[in-house]
Amino acid sequence: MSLDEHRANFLDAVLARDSARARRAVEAALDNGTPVPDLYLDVLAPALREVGHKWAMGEINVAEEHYATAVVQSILDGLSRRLQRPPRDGRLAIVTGTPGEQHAVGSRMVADFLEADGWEVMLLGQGVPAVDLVSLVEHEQPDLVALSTATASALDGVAEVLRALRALDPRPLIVAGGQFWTASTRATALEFGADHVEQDPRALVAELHVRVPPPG
Ligand code: B12
Repeated sequence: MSLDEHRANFLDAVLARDSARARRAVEAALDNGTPVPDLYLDVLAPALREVGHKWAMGEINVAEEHYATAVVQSILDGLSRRLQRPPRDGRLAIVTGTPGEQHAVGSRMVADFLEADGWEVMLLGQGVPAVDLVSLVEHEQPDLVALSTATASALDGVAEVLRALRALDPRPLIVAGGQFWTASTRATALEFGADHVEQDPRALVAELHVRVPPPG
């Protein structure tokens, strides 16, 4: 069965509000040899995007969207345990939404990809106030702060947090990601203070091998 078929089966089950069938669709993909990272990026993420589209079109309501998100989060809990977990290599990342950001699944996926590459990760999930994030960064001195932004609803907070992080000394690498940053908006993130803008967690891991190589 192809990845597209696994995705269609998963989405169909979630929309039918059948979490057991949704889990079986994921198990079937695993049994078929689908790597866990592909399940994250090619099955679960696009399924949630489709859920969002259906919500925006008025085809499903907020309760159904919350249900779909909860099913995905619970499946991620199981899948993350199957991800390769190499020994920690000394690199520390803080991964979080930008202030006001309530979308947390993207950050969670990014955190899992980093951990699977040897990073120690502090995942905050939804956005926290800029002042609190800055305080944490000052205490922990991470190599990387990876920020996720899905909507423009809190752009002021995005600007505030990027500017504050940029001013720190020592200063972590600051990467902005998430679906808000498109080809036409990514320049704004760089202007506010991000060092790099990336959408794909796999590409982030590869880029970090160049910018923050594992020691040794
Ligand atoms: C679930 C959901 C919610 C939930 C979130 C619950 C939770 N705990 O996460 C709740 C109900 C809170 C919510 C609220 C809102 N939502 Co909403 N939501 C969604 C939905 C359906 C799924 C989000 C998701 O998890 N997607 C799957 C993840 C894996 O995708 P992702 O976040 O893009 O992450 C991927 C990449 O972007 C990347 N990535 C993400 N972050 C980072 C960071 C780095 C550093 C890197 C490298 C990569 C990276 O990696 C991930 C894997 O590929 C989306 C639909 C969609 N298109 O995604 C709408 C969607 C994002 N929401 C939308 C809207 C409008 C809202 C609200 C404004 C609605 C409202 N009127 O209140 C609020 C805003 C709240 C806020 N201030 O944040 C719109 C945004 C439109 C826009 N362009 O602004 C969307 C697109 C729905 C739609 N089609 O209209 N939402």
